[in-house]
Amino acid sequence: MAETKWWQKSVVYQVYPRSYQDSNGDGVGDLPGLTSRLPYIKQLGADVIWLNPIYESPDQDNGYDISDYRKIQPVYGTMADFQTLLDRAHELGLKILMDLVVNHTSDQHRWFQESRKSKDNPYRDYYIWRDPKNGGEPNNWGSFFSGSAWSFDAQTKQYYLHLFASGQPDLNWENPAVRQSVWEVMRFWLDKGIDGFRMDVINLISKPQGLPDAPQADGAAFGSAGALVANGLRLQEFLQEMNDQVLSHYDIMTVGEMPGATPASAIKYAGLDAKKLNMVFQFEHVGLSANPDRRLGKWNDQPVKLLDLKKTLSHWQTDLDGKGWNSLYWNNHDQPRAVSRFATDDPKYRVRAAKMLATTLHMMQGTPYVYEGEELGMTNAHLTALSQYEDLESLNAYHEFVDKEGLVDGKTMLAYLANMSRDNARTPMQWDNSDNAGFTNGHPWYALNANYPEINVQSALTDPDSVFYYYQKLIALRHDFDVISLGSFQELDPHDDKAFAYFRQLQGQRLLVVSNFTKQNIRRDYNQQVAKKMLIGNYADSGQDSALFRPYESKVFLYE
Ligand code: ISL
Repeated sequence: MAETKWWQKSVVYQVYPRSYQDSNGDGVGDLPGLTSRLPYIKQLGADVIWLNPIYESPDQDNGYDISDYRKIQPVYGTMADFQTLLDRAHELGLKILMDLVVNHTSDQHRWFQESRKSKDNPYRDYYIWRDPKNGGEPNNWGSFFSGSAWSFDAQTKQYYLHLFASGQPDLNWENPAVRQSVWEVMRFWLDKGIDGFRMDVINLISKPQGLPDAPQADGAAFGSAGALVANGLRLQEFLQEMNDQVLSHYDIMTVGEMPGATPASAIKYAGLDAKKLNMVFQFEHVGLSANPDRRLGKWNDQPVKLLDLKKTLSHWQTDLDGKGWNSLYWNNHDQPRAVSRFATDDPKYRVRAAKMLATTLHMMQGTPYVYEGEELGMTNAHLTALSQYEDLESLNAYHEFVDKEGLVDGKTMLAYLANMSRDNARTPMQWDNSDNAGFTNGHPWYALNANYPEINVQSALTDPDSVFYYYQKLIALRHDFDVISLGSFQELDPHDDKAFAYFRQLQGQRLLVVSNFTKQNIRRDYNQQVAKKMLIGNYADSGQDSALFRPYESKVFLYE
């Protein structure tokens, strides 16, 4: 293997700034608030912070609709606050990744404001405009956020493309001027000293020639453009150009969000020798539970099956070994909370289950990402009424499938939302048991999870057995043992539907990881009696009977 890079030994902590820490009582998290919490992130042991978008935005999609890439959203603070955050982070040895959202801008961005003025405006070709077809949309593409991916603009009588909300028009990457503008934005931030980018839906930037219709499920209102648009013909070339023009001139880390990525495409766009990105976020394991009615897309109320989960995570481990690099994550700002989704948030088991999941993921090869509050075992919000939701993806889906198309009744859709909504991840961080969990002195922009009096940082820091300290140990182990960060992976018993077991190996060193995903006691014997020692386990007396795995018990053994 080539020389190890710093990001291969790192653990990333993701901060959703809106929901992290408010400093001025306006109910919205902000940069000075985050700066005040850097020592906490340092205490956890993370190396890198990934910040969700903090740029100027009308906030239709919580900052993923950017109106000025060079300005800080006023509610988060000023550019001086950003510089303070960056300096303070660097003093503590923490790196900062910014979110780069360049598949689309906001419709309030100056480029789009110009673009929509007239067909001959110099910025017209910054976006994707088409004439109506048979008096309607240019093709059948549906938006990821429901409805058509096209909006008609009366002024010039053409449609513009938006794969997400209508306020998020897609940039036209075929236009070299667009690419130049993006490189300039990237250099603007890199020259301030940031340490890399997480790139939003970066595999959607190259649209298929001629924009053909997409496959359409029987009875669905629109075709699903995702598979058609992902990994387009010129993606390779665009990423190569980005690397030549920008990335290769800095010592940074890059992770591309790539819906629909396969190991082959991950190696193509982020292979160890590919000279493009460093790693990708793949979506396979977060897409495992699906609705049998394909028209409903991601919305379902099904648990994930362990056999599917094992198969997915394991093949990413082996397929990328020596060729690419995995990003390891259970959840983020778009996904339900890990413990609720992949194990259980039943208070009887929650702490053990959260630690078990953490062990399973953090012992794999790749760069782990911890989403804010995951280190406390924060849970889904278990919302029951539509009025409790805020996210436009969730609200649009309800209106589309219940009110407009009548595909599903309201009660069922609410169960789907409770299981899958992005809002589960967006409730404010739970710092202590005071009003609003210490997140704000004002009125929080979004209601806290009702369980904050029990689940919060203050109580985690005073309990030596907390989920927090367990994450701290896992992170420290990764820093200490090369076999954890770099070793090869071998799954054991893929057909075992109760336990997830695997070996890791690096030269003479071998690890065995076994996690019980059930509420029952089970026995699993992989000769762990002869192990040199147990590295970590989530029960205080885990060492006594090495083959016994109690509910959600997880143990890691080191052989030499
Ligand atoms: O949320 C999703 C998974 O259920 C996807 O539809 C999601 O929109 C997709 O993964 C892309 O996500 C990214 O781009 C979106 C933004 O809303 C998400 O927050 C962001 O992570 C558009 O910019």
